[in-house]
Amino acid sequence: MKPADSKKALACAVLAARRAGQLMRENQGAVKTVNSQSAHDIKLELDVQCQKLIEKTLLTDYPTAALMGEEGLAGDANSDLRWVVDPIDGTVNFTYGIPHACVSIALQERVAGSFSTVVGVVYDPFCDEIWTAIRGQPARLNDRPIHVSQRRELRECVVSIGFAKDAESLRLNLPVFNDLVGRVLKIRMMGAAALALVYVASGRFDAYIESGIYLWDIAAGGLILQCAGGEFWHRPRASGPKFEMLANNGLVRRKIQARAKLARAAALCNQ
Ligand code: LIP
Repeated sequence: MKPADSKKALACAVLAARRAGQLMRENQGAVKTVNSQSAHDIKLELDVQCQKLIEKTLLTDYPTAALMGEEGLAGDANSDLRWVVDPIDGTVNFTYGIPHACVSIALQERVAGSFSTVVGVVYDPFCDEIWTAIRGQPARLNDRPIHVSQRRELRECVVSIGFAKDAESLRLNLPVFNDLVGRVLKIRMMGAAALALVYVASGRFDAYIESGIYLWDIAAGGLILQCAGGEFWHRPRASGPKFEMLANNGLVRRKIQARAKLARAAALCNQ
């Protein structure tokens, strides 16, 4: 994508994110309509309304693009341009009035048959913090360049761990949590994947581990992390459209993966 086109796409994504963020702020204290609820998840009517607002903004400027969102698909599915949208990331937090949730918007371009992210925006409307990135350029927070931390030792690291919505995620990561909690400075569990990714990008966290999350939770934050000098280690799970991820500052992945391997093996032995 030409730099001028990326810049135009970024401006459009920022506008869409700010509009959805304003709707979240306006409804922060309001009673929220729950469309569905499961053991570890809630779906709000506001998730749908925010996505509609984002769709309207993005597809007005990009009428031939595709859009893949947590609340459904829109636009032209055959397009080589694809918006990937999580209208409210951290919906359970937002439902319970915990002001730690965001809007996540990524633009992907299909080259040689596979999509890669070229523009990313993550907006926290409660702290009014907006993270942005264009592939090949430095990542920014409120328009200032950001960089990952330089911490190398686990004992000085703050590591975020997420337990998504399924039993597989708990099975995979509870042993890792139990092992790391005594080895790192602190573990944090905040409930919004996109914010955890940009917190690593900003050097607030040194690593973030989660399994069982979707592309819309991680596409924008992953690019922002890469553009801040970090490592967006992720791979699709064998079973379906979810991902396993170990986002980090580029210095601690091997140490964490070594601990994770031992912890999971020990857990299997104890079963
Ligand atoms: C959430 C993720 C979070 C995960 C939750 C949920 P949502 O996304 O951001 O990391 O632990 O289970 O998947 O559903 O709020 O968009």
